[in-house]
Amino acid sequence: MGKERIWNPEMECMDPEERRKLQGKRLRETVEHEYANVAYYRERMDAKGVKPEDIETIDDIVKLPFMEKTDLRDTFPFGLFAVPNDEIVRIQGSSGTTGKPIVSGYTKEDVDIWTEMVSRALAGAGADKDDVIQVCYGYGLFTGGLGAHQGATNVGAMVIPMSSGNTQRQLMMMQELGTTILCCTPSYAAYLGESIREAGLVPGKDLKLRAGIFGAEPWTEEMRKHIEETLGIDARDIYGLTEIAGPGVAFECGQKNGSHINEDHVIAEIIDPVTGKQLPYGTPGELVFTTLTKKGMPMLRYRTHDICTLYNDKCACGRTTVRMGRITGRTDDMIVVRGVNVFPSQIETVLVRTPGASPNYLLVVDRVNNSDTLEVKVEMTGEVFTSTDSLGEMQRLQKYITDQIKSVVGIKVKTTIVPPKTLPRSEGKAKRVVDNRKL
Ligand code: DLL
Repeated sequence: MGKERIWNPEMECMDPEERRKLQGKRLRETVEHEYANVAYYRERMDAKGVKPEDIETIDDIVKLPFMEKTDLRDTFPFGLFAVPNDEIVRIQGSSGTTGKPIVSGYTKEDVDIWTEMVSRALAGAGADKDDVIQVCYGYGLFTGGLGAHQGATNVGAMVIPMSSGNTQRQLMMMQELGTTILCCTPSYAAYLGESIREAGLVPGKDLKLRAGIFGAEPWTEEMRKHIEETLGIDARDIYGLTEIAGPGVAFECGQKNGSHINEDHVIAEIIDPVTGKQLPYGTPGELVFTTLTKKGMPMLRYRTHDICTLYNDKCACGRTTVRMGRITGRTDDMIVVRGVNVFPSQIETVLVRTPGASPNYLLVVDRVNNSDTLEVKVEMTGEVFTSTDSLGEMQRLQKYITDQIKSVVGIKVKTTIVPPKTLPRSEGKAKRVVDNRKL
């Protein structure tokens, strides 16, 4: 895309050695701030026998304790805030599936930094004042809506704060206001693509869409291709999490070879999820983040439970930041079926590659006679459904998908083909797994 640019070349293209020094300095400042102002951190650090003065360079990060989601729940709501409440100007949060919610507090400066990070992502995809950006991430405690909104305003675009849902209205606005950039979850983008086709709209003719910034849930390269084709756009990944900032912690450039991490604001590590030891670049493991500039609720070594690989080789875009590969799963999203580790992304890869199958699927795990079962429910496309020999076509599809999953994942699953539009649609994060064994 012609308008792609590097928003903050000084930081994004900094000499990596210089950046490491900056990170070391900021890490020390963050640890001092936390030790002085958050009793919870002070106790955790004292228990590990580490003091702020032990942090001299970025390599000393391994001396620090890890944080987990449970630490946020246990200290809910204000236990990890490092400034007085009157300096907090925003609360964001995530509900999670169980128990207490978690919240994060932002000072005005924290909001500005988060906005800067999203601006880098949007500018990297060519967004500027001539763009019309439709934000269909949910607005509210979820960071997607407001995060994308702030960044889009900052690059000067015309922002349409649609929030999630009401697909017909989304399409109408998209058409009438001439939306050029779409911000939503990839599963919702796929759904919008489907709805656009059904409405008889032709991307490129009836719509002005040219790019999409998609994240908040795992997606695959195959899903990217599918979305790019159905919407006629350039689809970019954006990663983030409430505990660290929100969207914009990392984002893809035009090379689409991993997401550039905003390393002047965070340190990313990959660890072995079992031993907690740091792993080298190029090795998959659990992603861990430490914030470097956040004042309201700084975070030390937060275990995301997201699985990915970090890359530090040179990127042709000119940015010098470390990149993270796609999230291939979560340590807590992985389903173990008859002893085999299964990630929804593996199944998605097979389905998106299969002509006649749609990327709408649901994995249902159960235990029958003490043995695990995995059923893959997948919607066929409208074309197959209305074809003259739809029964034969369905059986062929069923066998093909079962065989493909066996060869990719290594286990035999039960494939159930369901008619188009019968599985629940998500407007936000898609729910891909139902595990009945836990009930
Ligand atoms: O999902 C922030 C966000 C909003 C990111 C909009 C991108 C776009 P949480 O609700 O706290 O925050 O969920 C964070 O979502 O640990 C990942 O498991 C997952 N996730 C976020 N972005 C991606 C992505 C927002 N690009 C959790 N690819 C994270 C895969 C993602 N997973």
